[in-house]
Amino acid sequence: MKARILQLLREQEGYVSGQDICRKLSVSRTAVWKVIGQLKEEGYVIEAVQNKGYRLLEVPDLVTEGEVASRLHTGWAGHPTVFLERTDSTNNEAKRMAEAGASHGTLVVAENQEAGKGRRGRSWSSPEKSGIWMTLIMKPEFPPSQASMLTLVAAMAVAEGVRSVTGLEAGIKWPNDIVVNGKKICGILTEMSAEPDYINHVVVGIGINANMEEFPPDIREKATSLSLELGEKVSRAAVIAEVWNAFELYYDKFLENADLSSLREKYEAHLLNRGKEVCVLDPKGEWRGVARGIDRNGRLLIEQTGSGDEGLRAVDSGE
Ligand code: BT5
Repeated sequence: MKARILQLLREQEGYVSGQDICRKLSVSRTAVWKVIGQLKEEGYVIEAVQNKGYRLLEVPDLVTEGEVASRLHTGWAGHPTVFLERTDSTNNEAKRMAEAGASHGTLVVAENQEAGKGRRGRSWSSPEKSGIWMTLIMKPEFPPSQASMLTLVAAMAVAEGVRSVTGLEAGIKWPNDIVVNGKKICGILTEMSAEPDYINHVVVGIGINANMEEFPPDIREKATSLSLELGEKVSRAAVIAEVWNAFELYYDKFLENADLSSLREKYEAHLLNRGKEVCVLDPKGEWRGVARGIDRNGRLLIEQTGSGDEGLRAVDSGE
C-alpha cells in the first residue's frame, strides 16, 4: 500500500485528498494516515492541508529496492539487485558472490564502502550515503581477451545515464573515467577471473560521485559530484537505474561482434580525449601524440607527434 500511495502522490501535481486515496485503494482513513506518517519518517516531505489533502514536496535520496526497481527496465542487468549497508568493496563482494554461484546480471549496491578500490592498487574515496558504489556480476560466453572492453561499454552507459537524469554533459576520458566540466565524477574498475580461453566471471564496478559536497584534499582539484555541478541533489536510485538501462542496450550491440565496431561512432562522440594531446605513460618510455579515436577492440588510437616516428599507434591500457 505504501508504494501505491506514493505513486498517487507522485502522479498528482497538486493535492490528493485523503478521501480519494481511500476510495482508489479501498482502505480506511486511519490506514492512509499511518502510511503518510511512515513516509514522513523515511524522509519524504508531505504537506497536509485541511480540506485539500496531501501533497508531495520532497522525495528523499533513498537507494531502496522500490526506488530502483520502479525505474529499472532491463531484462537481466540488476536482476537481482542486492542492497548492502556496508562492505569492503562492491567489487570484492561481487567476486565472492560470483564464486559462490551468483548469476549473470546480479548487481551489488552498497551505501558504504570501507575499502573502495581504483586501478593498480589505488584507492577510491567512497563517503557513505552520498555516492553510488555498485558492481555488476557477468558470466559472459566471449573469450577473456574481449573482457576489458566492458569498461568502455560501461563508460558509455554512465555517460548516457548521467545525461538522461541530470542533463549534465558527461564525457568519457578513455578508458575508465567519466568527466563533467573537466572533473572526474565516475571511475570504472573491471576485474576478471578466467582460464586461458574461458571467463569464469567478470565484475564491472562503477563509482559515481552523486551527492557529496566536498572531497578529500588530495582529489579536490580533480574530482566533482553530480550535485555540485547541478546545484541540487540527484536521485541516486534514478541514476543507478538509468545506467543499467543504457548498459543493457549497449551491451547487446557489443555482443553482435564481441567488439566495439557497432558502438565506435557513438563512443567517439562522447570521447573527451579526441583531438587532444595525450601523454602515454609507457613503462618503456613516455611519449606524446594526439588522440584520434578508438579501434574496434577499444584501443585508443594516437597520432604520434614530435619523434620523427609519425603515424597512428594503438594503446591498449590506459595511463
Ligand atoms: C578508477 O580507478 O577510477 C576506478 C574506480 C572504481 C570505483 C568503483 S566504486 C564501486 C566498485 N568497488 C570498488 O572497490 N571499486 C569500484 P583509477 O583510474 O585508478 O583512479 C583512481 C584515482 O582517482 C585515485 O588515485 C584518486 O586520484 C582518484 N579518486 C579517488 N576517489 C575518487 C572519487 N571519489 N572521485 C574522483 N576521483 C577519485
